Amino acid sequence: MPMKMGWRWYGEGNDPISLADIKQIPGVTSIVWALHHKMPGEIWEEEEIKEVVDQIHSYGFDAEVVESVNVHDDIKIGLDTRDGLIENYKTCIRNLGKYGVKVICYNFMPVFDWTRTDLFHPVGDGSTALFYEKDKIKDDYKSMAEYILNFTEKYNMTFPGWEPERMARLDELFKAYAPVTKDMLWENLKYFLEGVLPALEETGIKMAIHMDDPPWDIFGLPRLMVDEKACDKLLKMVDSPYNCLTLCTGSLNANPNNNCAEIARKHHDRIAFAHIRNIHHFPNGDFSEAAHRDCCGETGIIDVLRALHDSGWEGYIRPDHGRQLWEEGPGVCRPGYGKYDRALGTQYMLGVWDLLDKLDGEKK
Ligand SMILES: [Mn+2]
Repeated sequence: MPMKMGWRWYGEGNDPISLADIKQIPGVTSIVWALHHKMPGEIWEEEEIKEVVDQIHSYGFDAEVVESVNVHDDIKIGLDTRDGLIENYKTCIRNLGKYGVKVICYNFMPVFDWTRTDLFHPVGDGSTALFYEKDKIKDDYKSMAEYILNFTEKYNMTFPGWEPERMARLDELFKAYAPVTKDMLWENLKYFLEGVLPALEETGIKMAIHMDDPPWDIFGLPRLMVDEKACDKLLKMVDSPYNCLTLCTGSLNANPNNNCAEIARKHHDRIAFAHIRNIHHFPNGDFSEAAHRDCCGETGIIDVLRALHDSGWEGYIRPDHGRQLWEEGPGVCRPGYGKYDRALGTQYMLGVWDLLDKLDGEKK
């Protein structure tokens, strides 16, 4: 089946894993990339895009998925400056379209991107994984930001969504978001999507919104992409084939009530991109990221893959965060984006997929 297996790559000099390394993982055909030095709102210039796309093509990969072109806070808040910023976003879309990009993954989370309390939490077998301790995420957004930023500084590593420039303005950002209710945030998302739609129709690029991670309000900030209902609403709100989802199973299933396979079955034609990640839940509400193997967590990885496969799905898929294995300690590896566990996850997914293909073939 023409599902396309991807791998997130942070770019030359910014990712300890090289394209040559990735080339050795069987089945990976798509590099999921971004210009990581760009701040939200900045224009991605053609020559900068061409440079990375050429690197990716030189190894025989496609460069059709970008993750992410981040959306400026002013757009999410709904300030007057948003129209100019939406124009810039459209310029990015048009520039990316010239170099064969087909999908842009983005998110619409206020202030914080993904949120965790421990980036190297022991799993119990000697490996470590990203961990969320519910009691630590209460009112004190500063201590979490400090933890992440200390890490960033110590290991000279930047995380998308956690740009030190933005984090330095945390109080200011919280103040700006204070009047933004959940309904207003939905309205602002609609305004943004309708604004960029002409550029999507021109270029054929699909905007694929990432699920909120974790899928609930944090620090009093509203979050939208939290469950099946939200997916329904988003797709209906701007009913265009270019308005799509990034089905991130790990983000959604941080709430164990979310059934990712059901969402996959229902919306397969509007899922442009899938992030496959497994979650292990603890009774007190904490959760740990887990190996991709179905039984290592409760996300239902096989069910999700089967739902996509059975629908004849032709989107892009990638292993999402993996655990840190062997020598992959802090400073050696980008948390969640080590080499080994994602390679294992890739093979697991392809194993399931190949078997489903074979069983289908035998039916015919
Ligand atoms: Mn994800």
